Amino acid sequence: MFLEGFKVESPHVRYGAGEIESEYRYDTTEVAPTPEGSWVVRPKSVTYNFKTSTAVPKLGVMLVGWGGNNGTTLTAGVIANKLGISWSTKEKVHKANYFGSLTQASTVRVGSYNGEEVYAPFRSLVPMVNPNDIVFGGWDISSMNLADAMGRAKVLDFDLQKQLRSHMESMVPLPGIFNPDFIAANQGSRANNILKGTKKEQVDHIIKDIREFKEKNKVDKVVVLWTANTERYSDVVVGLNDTMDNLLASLNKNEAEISPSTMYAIACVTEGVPFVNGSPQNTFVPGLIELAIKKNSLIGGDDFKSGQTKMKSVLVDFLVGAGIKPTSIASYNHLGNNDGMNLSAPQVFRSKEISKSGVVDDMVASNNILYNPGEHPDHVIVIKYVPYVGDSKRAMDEYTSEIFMGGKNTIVLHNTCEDSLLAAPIILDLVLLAELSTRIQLKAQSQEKFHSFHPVATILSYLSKAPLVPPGTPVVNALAKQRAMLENILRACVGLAPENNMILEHK
Ligand code: NAI
Ligand code: DG6
Repeated sequence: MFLEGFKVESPHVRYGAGEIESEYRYDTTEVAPTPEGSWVVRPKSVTYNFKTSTAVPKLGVMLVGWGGNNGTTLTAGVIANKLGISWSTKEKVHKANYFGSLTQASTVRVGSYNGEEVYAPFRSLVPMVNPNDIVFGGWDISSMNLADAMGRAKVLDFDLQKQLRSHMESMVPLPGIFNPDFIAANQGSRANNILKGTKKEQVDHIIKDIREFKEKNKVDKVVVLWTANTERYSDVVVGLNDTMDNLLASLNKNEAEISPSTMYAIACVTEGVPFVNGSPQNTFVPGLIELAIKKNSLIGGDDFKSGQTKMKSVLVDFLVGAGIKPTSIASYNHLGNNDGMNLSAPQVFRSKEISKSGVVDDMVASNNILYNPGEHPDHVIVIKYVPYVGDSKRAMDEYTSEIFMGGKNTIVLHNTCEDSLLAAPIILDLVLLAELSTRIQLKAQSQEKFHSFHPVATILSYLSKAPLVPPGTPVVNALAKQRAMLENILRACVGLAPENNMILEHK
C-alpha cells in the first residue's frame, strides 16, 4: 500500500503553525571497562526534543562548475521535470523523472494496515523543498551557456536536448576562480571566464555574487555545491591553513596554496551559506572546518558516491557482515568525459584514489574475527581516460574473499555507470537535505536550549564517498547504515521509532 503523505498522531508530536515538535527516546548502549579487567554493556536512554521548521523556503542553488556534465545534466533534468517534458528514443517515449534521488524516488515504510505493509515517499517524512521550484545559478571557468554546455556534455538524448535548449540558452555561468596549479593542465583551454584580482578580492566577489543571485531571484535561501573539476590536495601546513586565523591571514596574504575550492568555501561560510563539496579534494582544511564551526555554517562532503563506490559500500558490507573475508579488491574504471580527462593528471587522480580507497575501512575494522588489528584487504584503484566512452563510465571490480575452510570466492562486477545521470539526482538530494538540516533544531532533555546539528553535516554521508565528519566522530561508509541514519533522524523529527525490522507482531 502506498500513501502520498501522512501525519503522525501521538502525544509525542505536535504539528504547530510554523514547526513540528517531537519528543524522542534515543536508546543506545554504553560500553565500559570494569576494575576487574572485563567489560560491561549498559543500555542507555536519553530523551531528545526536535523542532523542525515547516517554512519551506524558495531555494536557490549555485553550482561551482555549473557548465560541466553534472551541472548541465541536473539543471536540464529539473527543467524537464518542471515542464513535464517527454521525448522519444528508438526504444520508447520517455518521461522526465527523478529516478536515483533518495528523497524524490525512494520510499519509507510507515507501518502496516490489515497485515499489508504501508509505504510513503521519503520526501513526505518532513516538509522539503520541491526540486521543481529550485532556481539554479553558479560559476564556471568556461563561459559557455548551459544549452551549449549540455550539448558539449553529450549526456542527454538529443530529442530532449532540442526541447530544453530555449530554456537554457540564457543561463550563463558567472566567472569562476581559476588556479591552473590545482587541476590538470588539459583544462586550461576551457578557462575563458575567470575572476581577476587577489584571492581576498576573489572571495569577496563570490560573496557579492551570492548576494546578487539571492536578490535578483528573490530566493529565501541559497545552497552552494562544488561540482567543478577535482583538484589536487592542498598541503596542510602549520601557519598556513591549520587554524581559522591562519587560513584567513593566508587568504589576505594571497598565499599560493589556498585552493579555489577552499576559497569558495570561505566565501560561503563567511556568508552563512551551506557549502557542499562533491569532489574528493581536501577543500575542508582544518582552518576551514574551524571557521565553519565558529560561524555555525553547514559544510558537507566529500565526493559524490554514485556508481562503483556505492556498489562497493554495499557489497563489502554484505561480505563482512556475512562472515566472509574480502582479501583483495581491484577496481578499474575508464571514462571519456571531461572529468576523466582532468583525472588523467597524476596529482589530481591521487585525490580520487584517496576517496575511493577509504570506503571499506569501517567495515573491515568492525570484524576482528576476520581481520587482525591493522590488517586490511589489498585495495587497488585504477582510472583511465578513454574518450570514446564519454560520460558512460565503465567500472570493473574484482572482489576475492576467503571463505569456509580455506576456500576462495571471487566476484566480478561490470557496472556501466552513466556518470552524470547517477550524479545529478545525488546533487539534488545533497542540496535538499542540506537545506532541510538547517531547519531542524534539537536538544537532549537535560539541555536548556535547542541547537542546530553540528555544522559538519554527517547527515549527508549516504551521498558521499568520503563522508566529512566532525573531529572525533566515527566515519560510516556502509550504505545501509548511512541510509538508516538519515531516515531514522527524519523519523525522529516526527516522533516515529526507527525501523527495527523485528516484525514481532507476526512472531
Ligand atoms: P566536468 O569536468 O564536466 O565539469 C566540471 C566543470 O567545472 C567544468 O565545466 C569546468 O569548466 C568547471 N570548473 C573547473 N574549475 C572551476 C572553478 N575553479 N570554478 C568554477 N568552475 C570550474 O565534470 P563532471 O563530470 O560534471 O564532474 C564534476 C565533479 O564531480 C568532478 O570533480 C568529479 O570528479 C566529481 N564527481 C563526479 C561524479 C559523477 O558520477 N559524475 C561522482 C563523484 C564525483
Ligand atoms: C572515475 O572514477 C571518475 C570519477 O569522477 C567517478 O565517476 C566518480 O568519482 C564516481 O565514482 P564512483 O566510484 O561512485 O562510481
